[in-house]
Amino acid sequence: MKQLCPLLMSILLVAALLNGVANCPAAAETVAGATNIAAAANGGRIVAYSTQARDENGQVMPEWQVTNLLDGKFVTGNFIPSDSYGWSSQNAPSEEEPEWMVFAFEAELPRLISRIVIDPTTADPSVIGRWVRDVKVEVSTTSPEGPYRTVKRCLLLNKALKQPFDIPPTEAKYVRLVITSNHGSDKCVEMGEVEIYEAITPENTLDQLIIRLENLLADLKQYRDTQLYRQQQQTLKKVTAKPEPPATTPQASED
Ligand SMILES: [Ca+2]
Repeated sequence: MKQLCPLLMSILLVAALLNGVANCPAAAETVAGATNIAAAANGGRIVAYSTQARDENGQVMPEWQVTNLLDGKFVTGNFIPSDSYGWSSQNAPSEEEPEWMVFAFEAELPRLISRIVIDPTTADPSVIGRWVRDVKVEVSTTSPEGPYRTVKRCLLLNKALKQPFDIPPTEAKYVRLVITSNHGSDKCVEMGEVEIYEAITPENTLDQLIIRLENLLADLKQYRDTQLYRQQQQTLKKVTAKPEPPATTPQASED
């Protein structure tokens, strides 16, 4: 029943949305738009960052460079883009020495943002613990150096999933992601792609309904994937748990 509640709430939300849109044709609420404004293809770019992984000769490795975060290329299943493994830092992050990068949008104009999507998936397997875990989302309307204001703290699953995080519509000229942990590695932190979406006011109610339903569908998929992930983690725990010690001392074996 506990697990059904969010689903039930989602269904009720759909009903409420349908009802709300039908009854309120002039509604001017904002929703997350469908265009990723951080994508390089849409004019997004990274204007500053902490580190990028370097090889033994001190050279930046293009397949791990920071711009891979907005190139629209993803590691999915067994497919790894040959020139884009994701981004890897040079060091493991901490609260004291976080890794970070600053995103700007087309023409470095301020935008009203409302959703960040992070895909932690890189060419390295999740099991080695390098994928991103704790991320602070900060915004500035002034300069890449700040001042910055924190608008969201994100906790990412160690799972090959696009993970969305919604924020109240917020004006941002620069968005800084401050990464303070990974999933256990002492080498570096990695992630595959970062997407940022604007808060938009749909031009008509049908657009509004479609976009909200699309967002709801994305949230439901995320909910399903999170549940699956938790179930897998619980199964793993059971399988790897040490067996209970026997109630009586067993007889010594001859061999
Ligand atoms: Ca990428």
